[in-house]
Amino acid sequence: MSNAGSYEERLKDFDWSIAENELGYHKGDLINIGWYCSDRICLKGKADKMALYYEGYDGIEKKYTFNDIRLAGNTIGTFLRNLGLQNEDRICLFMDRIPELYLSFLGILKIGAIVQPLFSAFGDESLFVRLEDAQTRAIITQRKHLPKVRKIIDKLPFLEFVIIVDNDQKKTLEKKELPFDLESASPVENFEIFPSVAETPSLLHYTSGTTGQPKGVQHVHYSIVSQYLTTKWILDLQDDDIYWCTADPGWVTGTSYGIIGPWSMGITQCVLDAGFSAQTWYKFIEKYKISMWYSAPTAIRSLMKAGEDIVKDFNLTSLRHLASVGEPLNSEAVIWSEKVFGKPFHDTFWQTETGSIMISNFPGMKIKPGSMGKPFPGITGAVLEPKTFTPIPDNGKIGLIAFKPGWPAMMRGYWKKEEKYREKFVNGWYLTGDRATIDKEGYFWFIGRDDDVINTGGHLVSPFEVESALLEHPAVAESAVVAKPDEIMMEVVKAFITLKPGFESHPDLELEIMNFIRKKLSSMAMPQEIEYMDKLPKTRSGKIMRRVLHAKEWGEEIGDISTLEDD
Ligand code: 6R9
Repeated sequence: MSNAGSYEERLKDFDWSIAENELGYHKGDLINIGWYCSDRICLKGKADKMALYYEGYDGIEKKYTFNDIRLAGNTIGTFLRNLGLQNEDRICLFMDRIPELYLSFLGILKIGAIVQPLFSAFGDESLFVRLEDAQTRAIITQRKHLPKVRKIIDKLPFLEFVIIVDNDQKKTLEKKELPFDLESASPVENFEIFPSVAETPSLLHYTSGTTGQPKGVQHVHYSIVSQYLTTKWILDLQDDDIYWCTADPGWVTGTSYGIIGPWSMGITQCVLDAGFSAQTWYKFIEKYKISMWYSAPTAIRSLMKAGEDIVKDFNLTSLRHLASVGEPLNSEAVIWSEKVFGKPFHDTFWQTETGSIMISNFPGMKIKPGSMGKPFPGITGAVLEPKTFTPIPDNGKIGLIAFKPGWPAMMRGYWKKEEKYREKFVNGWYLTGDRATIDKEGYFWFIGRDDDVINTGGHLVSPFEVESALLEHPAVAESAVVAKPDEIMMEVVKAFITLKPGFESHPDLELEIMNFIRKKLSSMAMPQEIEYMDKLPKTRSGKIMRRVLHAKEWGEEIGDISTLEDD
């Protein structure tokens, strides 16, 4: 029997106070995610229960009980506080998925500071724009990522501390750098947790938009109320589950459901910090007897490609419930997983901005493969007519996915971008920027994004950011970046460029430019293909028409090109 009971039953009389009561929270109380995810679980008698099993690239294994993570949070919190770091300071996590990443997350929240998690795969430019925007005071990182930080530190006057969790004592440190070794630090038993309340800022998650630099999505401690209940009901975690969320905490899935959701419930989770291969993943599930698995369509498509035979080499009978997020989950993937694992992947839809799952295939609900399911109880979702912004009845017509604001994990703003935040609301609806249809039974079917943002394997990449970075290459005169179809990643980045006089199109130059972007931004943002053009399609007012290039890549009708510039 699932935690949730039937969807219809949960819709009746739904109120977020269900989660508040289970968390023992009353309006006006102090609320701290760091405390809820560790101290409270210990107080509930689960101090010796395993909180985290970690396995790294090199086969290193580590494990931590809830008491261990409580102490680690205190110890890291004390270290940060002794540096003079305090509430509302932004502290960036820039690490691979090593235990210190998860434990520092708790420590930062316990002192009331704001966690700014960034992918360690980011290059120096991607890192720089996000640290500069947030005026980040400290960054916690690993030795291997130090060169990227050193490259930009002089341009970041607000960045006072570069904390290295795996410093090699023989190596010299530069200014602002200091080592912190959790294993040799003396554990701090008693710690005064910052008295945060519901609206105290907790996380600043960066997400890419179509224009301008990435936006910092601001969340508060009260988000735990949504994250706890959606984890319990949708991911259906139960006390003896072993849970695996495959997402990196640089992505919101890796924090909302890779830390807060499971730990607020006192659930044991596993982290695998190793590259993807079907073999490695199946072995991991078998070894730790994973029972609940939350992953993403790109990974599932890669597993499908690896075939069914390899599945038979492993004992995967521990799997009880599977869910997916980040991109459209094709119906084939749902049918395939049912066939090979005996369980379908349950699609879930949400965003960095929503903080928690909004639409899902609720456990026990009839799954329509290819559909995202229905809104979580307590969430009013609709598709809006794009001109009037009024709800379209459930008649299969395409509209904009929108939600009535007010759920606990909703973002509280875009960092220093008040105007952009306001633009997300029309007629009392929050606009997601995605399009969908709703069928007669109320199921949502994803159609596509309403902007030019590229979703490559679940990572949102801003064409603007890539175009700006391309222009910094000496050979590039102009650039336009669009999505190109891809069998596994669904979309990959493709760049069209014109060259400056004196440069010639050449495969070597193409490779050089690709690498230039990979180093500056990330491998996700690196164009998989570069096409040289004599001239980019532009409107008469001089705007590059990405739409024309996009249609070309996808073999679609170009549509209205009346504003296209004449030759
Ligand atoms: C959690 C997360 C949000 C965007 C979202 C949409 C796409 C997410 C999806 C999905 C189709 C799903 N997206 N879930 N598209 N089906 N089940 O992914 O946050 O990185 O902010 O991305 O991802 O386009 O608007 P984020």
